[in-house]
Amino acid sequence: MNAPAPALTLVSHALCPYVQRAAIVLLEKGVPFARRDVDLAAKPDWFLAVSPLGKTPVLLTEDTAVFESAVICEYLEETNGPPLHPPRPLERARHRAWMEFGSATLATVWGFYSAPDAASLQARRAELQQRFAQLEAELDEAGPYFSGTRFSMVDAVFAPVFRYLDAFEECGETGWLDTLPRMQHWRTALAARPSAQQAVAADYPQRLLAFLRTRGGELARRMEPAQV
Ligand SMILES: N[C@@H](CCC(=O)N[C@@H](CS)C(=O)NCC(=O)O)C(=O)O
Repeated sequence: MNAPAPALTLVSHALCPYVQRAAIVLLEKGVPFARRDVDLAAKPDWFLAVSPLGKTPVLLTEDTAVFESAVICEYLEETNGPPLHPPRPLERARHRAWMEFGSATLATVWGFYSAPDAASLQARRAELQQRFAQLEAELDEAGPYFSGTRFSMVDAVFAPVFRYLDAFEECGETGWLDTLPRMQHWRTALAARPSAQQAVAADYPQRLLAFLRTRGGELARRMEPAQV
């Protein structure tokens, strides 16, 4: 007998880091889900009908469409075990705050790869380095995750951030975490986490590099010509 179709559909884009965090939470909780990719350059009507801001991800349930990745993650946390947030309210508040920091970091990542010239690339890089130094001070000493041995929602948020560093390094922008040993440890642990690996398709690194190439800014200019 065939397995029943999953009750949840994650409306996705192959490169979206916010989709990845929702997918990681679903995978960590062992919740079956289907994916439906959308072309964000030509948004179809069915997508605009379920996504008031025209953004991925959206989680389609049997009753409603939930948009905004943090809200999707909180809904999944309330409806499925095992818990990814810590039990104490104050600690939970701290985790939610660092998830928000993760979104701000993604905005800086966007600024970096979209920088139009060398000076702004340098400035965005400095901003990103500053955020990484702030995180280093916040990380559990022993690790390997944000707050120790238990994987949390903050880890789901930062796994996609570290993935960008892999691509930036391919473009010659290296040395991001050289003086940040806890961040290095965290990055390695997240790269090895099955949920983080399964949150993207096998060709994600090539697709991300191809996307960065199309941005047309300073980083794209520094990339090696595409192999044909
Ligand atoms: N705050 C949103 C951000 C989502 C977001 O920016 N998604 C991007 C793709 S990674 C998007 O859909 N962009 C399309 C657009 O803005 O038109 C969330 O956390 O879900």
